[in-house]
Amino acid sequence: MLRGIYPGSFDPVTFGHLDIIRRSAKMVDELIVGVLNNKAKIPLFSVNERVKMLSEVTKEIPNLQIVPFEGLLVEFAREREADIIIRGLRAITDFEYELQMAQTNHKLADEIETIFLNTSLEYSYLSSTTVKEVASFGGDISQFVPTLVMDMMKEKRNTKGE
Ligand code: COD
Repeated sequence: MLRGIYPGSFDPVTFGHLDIIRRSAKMVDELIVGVLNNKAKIPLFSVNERVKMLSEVTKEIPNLQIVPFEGLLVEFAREREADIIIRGLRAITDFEYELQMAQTNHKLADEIETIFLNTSLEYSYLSSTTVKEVASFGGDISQFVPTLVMDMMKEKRNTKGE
């Protein structure tokens, strides 16, 4: 029985994240998407909102759980008895950060391996940051995120009075 954790901020979840989730879910028996509740940063969406959007847009995947976490990723992975951490790699710019994180995590918990899935070609440019930027100027984000996320972003803009 192989259990994987795909951790991230998912602020918001994009089609790039969803592609990694779908592909990872086929590789493991159980996949946990770990949603970071980072108290040091103010995200656009609260952790509950991110868990809600992820749960909605992945509901067709049977072997998947969406779980918020705080603190160290390796502690969360140990609590959940995960065997592997899964990360997505887009470009060479991701590599340095990802390698450093994987090596640090391996030093902290050498029983847990990190594996990388390369981005699919059609999503290689896509990030939550660019989605937020396009949306903040009223641009069309329908190619980047599911309709539910688009609606939640519109609502966020309206409640912030932008
Ligand atoms: N195609 C493929 N993969 C993608 C795409 C795309 N278009 N977009 C994003 N991804 C991948 C990212 O490369 C990443 O692997 C994953 O999806 C999640 O991305 P984000 O941006 O939502 O999440 P991050 O990178 O901000 O997540 C960082 C963590 C929350 C994992 C990290 O900060 C963490 O573990 N924090 C806990 C504290 C800790 O343990 N720190 C020590 C580690 S050094």
